[in-house]
Amino acid sequence: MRLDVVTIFPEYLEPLNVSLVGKARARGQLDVRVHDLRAWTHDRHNTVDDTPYGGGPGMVMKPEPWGEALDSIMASGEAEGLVKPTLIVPTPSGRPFTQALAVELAERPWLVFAPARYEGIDRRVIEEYGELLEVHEVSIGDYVLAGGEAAVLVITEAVARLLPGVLGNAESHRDDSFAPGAMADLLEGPVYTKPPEWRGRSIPEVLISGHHGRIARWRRDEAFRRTSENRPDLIERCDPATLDKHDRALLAELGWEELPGTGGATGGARFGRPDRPVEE
Ligand code: 6GU
Repeated sequence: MRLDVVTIFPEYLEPLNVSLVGKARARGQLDVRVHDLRAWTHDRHNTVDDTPYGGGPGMVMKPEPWGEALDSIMASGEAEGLVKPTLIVPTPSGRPFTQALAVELAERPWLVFAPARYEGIDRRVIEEYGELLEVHEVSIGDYVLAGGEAAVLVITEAVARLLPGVLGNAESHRDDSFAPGAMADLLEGPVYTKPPEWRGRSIPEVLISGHHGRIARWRRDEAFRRTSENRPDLIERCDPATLDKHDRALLAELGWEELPGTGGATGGARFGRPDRPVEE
């Protein structure tokens, strides 16, 4: 996979040289190219921003450097036999970045990232390339960062670990929280390793029982407990058709009740917790 990043802070992308992404690059599984947006400016001050039309605080990134940068990067990829990149524009006003989108992006041969600083990029850039390319404006969460570079690091790591051969163990993403599959839409429960006792704390007995069935059941229960506590929205959205009797009993114990006829993939019941005071 080829990955281009256009930024006014190329040093911000240094972490792409370390750890999983760095190793994938060293092995030739990822071809990462970081570009300085100011290379496509022509004035003495290498200006990339200007005041917003209509007034208001902050600055807006000018369209011309972005247009030249993206045209030049697209031409270089095409010269190397690539067809069209997928353009990712990290922005707090984008759609939420999810594991499903990471899986989709991991199938693309070429991604170009356009992280904005200031109040954003002139809208005409997104319109222009939206007519030529697949463009995704994505947010990594409900908070505001000073720029999209940290989001590029986040998205790159989420995508790179899905590339064939990047993770050591091919099994490693099957049980990921949010991965489609067996433990779909549940958070992972707690994990333990040696020593069996640390500072007077032991590990759950079931994990050394050798009963694979009981261990799987315990892990699933813990996943439900953690999801119920930390992400009740995931329980509300869960499809009751994927639950067995034990799951239903545990959810009832955690205060959830089945609501009839409110949807679900099969049009069946969903879960809600009645009479819960609003938590902060
Ligand atoms: Cl992608 N960019 C910025 N600047 N802030 C964010 C974000 C992105 N995602 C969440 N907050």
